Amino acid sequence: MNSLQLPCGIYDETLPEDLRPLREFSQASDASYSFVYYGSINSTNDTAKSGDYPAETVIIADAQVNGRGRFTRDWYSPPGVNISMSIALRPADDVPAAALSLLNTAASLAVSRALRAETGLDVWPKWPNDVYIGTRKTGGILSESIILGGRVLRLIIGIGINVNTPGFPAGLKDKATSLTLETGMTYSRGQLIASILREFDQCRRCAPGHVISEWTGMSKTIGSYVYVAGQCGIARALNEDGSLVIALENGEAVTSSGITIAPCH
Ligand code: BT5
Repeated sequence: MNSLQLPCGIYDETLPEDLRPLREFSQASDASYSFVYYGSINSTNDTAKSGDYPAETVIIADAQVNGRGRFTRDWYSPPGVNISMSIALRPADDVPAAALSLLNTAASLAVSRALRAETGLDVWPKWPNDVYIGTRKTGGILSESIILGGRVLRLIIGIGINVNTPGFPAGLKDKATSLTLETGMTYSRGQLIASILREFDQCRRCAPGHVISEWTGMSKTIGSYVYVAGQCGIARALNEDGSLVIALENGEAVTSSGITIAPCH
């Protein structure tokens, strides 16, 4: 599908007021990102994948018409209130598959860190790609890659966050939340994006063990009951490749990516 609006830079006068802190951020001496802004677009991940953007370009949309989750699920992205962004990266030639999973983990850790710092809320990363406050989802990560002949040409980290969202449609009302619904305050999306990118820069350069252990410390997935292949177990650890180590009730330990998180008893 076509983009609904032409892209513009962050100095364009159509950039919403609350995204303008990105101008200062992009001029900071250690800034490595460049930004492309759309008023309304189908999906920032689709645009990032189809355009030939230089490494470290961040595509931001005020609204997405066809925002996506995993398995082509819909992602609710109304105008003016949510963060919808995709970070386009060009990993080194020899990047192993496990490193891609680790970037997904680093992104959910970075978002959790940034939202905690900016709001004081107990934001936590939920396996495999969600960001939660309490028992409700406030954000999601969609990492996608373009691989050709075994080489990872491009990696796209899509991040969606409910920031100033005043409410949700019927299907999401009981499971989604936003920062503003949690605190009653209004947040600058530009300031939050700058904070997330700063944290992401740190997290993706950390030793894998550090990313895993900090994620594990924050995530309520670890220690929760899960179903794997019809059996009940407890999630004990996260591996670098994104799979979970599960201690089954029969004493066996298994590694799996195909689990359902649910109370077993
Ligand atoms: C995700 O998928 O959680 C990843 C979402 C990634 C969205 C970003 S926005 C920028 C970039 N461009 C895109 O097109 N996508 C990325 P998943 O785990 O499959 O969760 C999807 C499910 O979350 C849906 O089926 C709904 O149940 C629920 N959901 C949809 N919109 C939501 C929202 N705004 N807040 C909370 N939950 C939502």
